[in-house]
Amino acid sequence: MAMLDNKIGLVLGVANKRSIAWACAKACAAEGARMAFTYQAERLKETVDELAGTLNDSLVVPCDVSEQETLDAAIDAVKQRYGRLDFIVHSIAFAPKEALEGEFVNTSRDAFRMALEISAYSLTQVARAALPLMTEGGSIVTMSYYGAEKVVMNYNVMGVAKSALESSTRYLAADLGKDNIRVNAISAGPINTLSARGVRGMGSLLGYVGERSPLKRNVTADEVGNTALFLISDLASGITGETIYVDCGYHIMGI
Ligand code: 0WD
Repeated sequence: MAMLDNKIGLVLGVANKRSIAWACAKACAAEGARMAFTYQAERLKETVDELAGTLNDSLVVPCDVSEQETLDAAIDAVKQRYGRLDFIVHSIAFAPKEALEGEFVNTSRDAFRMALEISAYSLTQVARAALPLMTEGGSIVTMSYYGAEKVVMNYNVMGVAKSALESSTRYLAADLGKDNIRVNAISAGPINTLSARGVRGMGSLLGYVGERSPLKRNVTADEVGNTALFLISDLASGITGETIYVDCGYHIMGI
């Protein structure tokens, strides 16, 4: 029997085939999971449809977390199709481009609010909306980054949002443990995706991290996907509230 046979998932954050969310979905599908996918904007629908169409019994629904009614409709669609939910991959983030370059001190109130709302609050928002469907326990996995705990040039307000995301992971884990729902974050090393390209200087960051990490390379989206699979599966039944680094060891290095 495969690890996720009979398991139903909701995957938020597939933008294209390079998305970390898609790597997570592929790993889970290979172990028997069936999944619903959300797309944030109409321009992404075709790509998400195409990718999801390669998987068994998938569902594709719109959802922009800044519009609560679209999330509610997505959860309802999952309920109609599958009747239940066992896991969630939360892999979304956003900050206005101008907030991801220059000095953090110049972050506007609007940029701060938007980054925190979409990149951090949405985890709590999605967990709460999905809770009634997670009747048999479950696992929620979100994506964080090293910029949550150390200053990374140009990451700016997204670093603050990731700190809030990791903290939210712990508070949610404490709340939802009684329902046998585990909540964990993966702190992924830099990967060249659509979102990553929005951070100024991403190319040189990849080179820097690749040279200095213990494994002397950058992590791949598939490696992050495999860790998500582990966290979702019963192999991780004793792990909750954790932030697991999947970064080729970069974060352990001092001088
Ligand atoms: O180096 C990297 N790529 C890392 C990414 C290192 C460590 C962590 N992460 C995180 C990101 O911060 C994010 O939380 O992983 C997550 C996924 O990022 P990704 O796979 O690198 O990026 P991408 O393929 O662009 O997917 C993120 C998607 C958005 O794509 P675009 O590029 O169109 O913004 O998040 C979705 C959207 O599909 N998204 C939303 N979904 C629902 N509602 C919203 C929203 N309001 N905003 C963005």
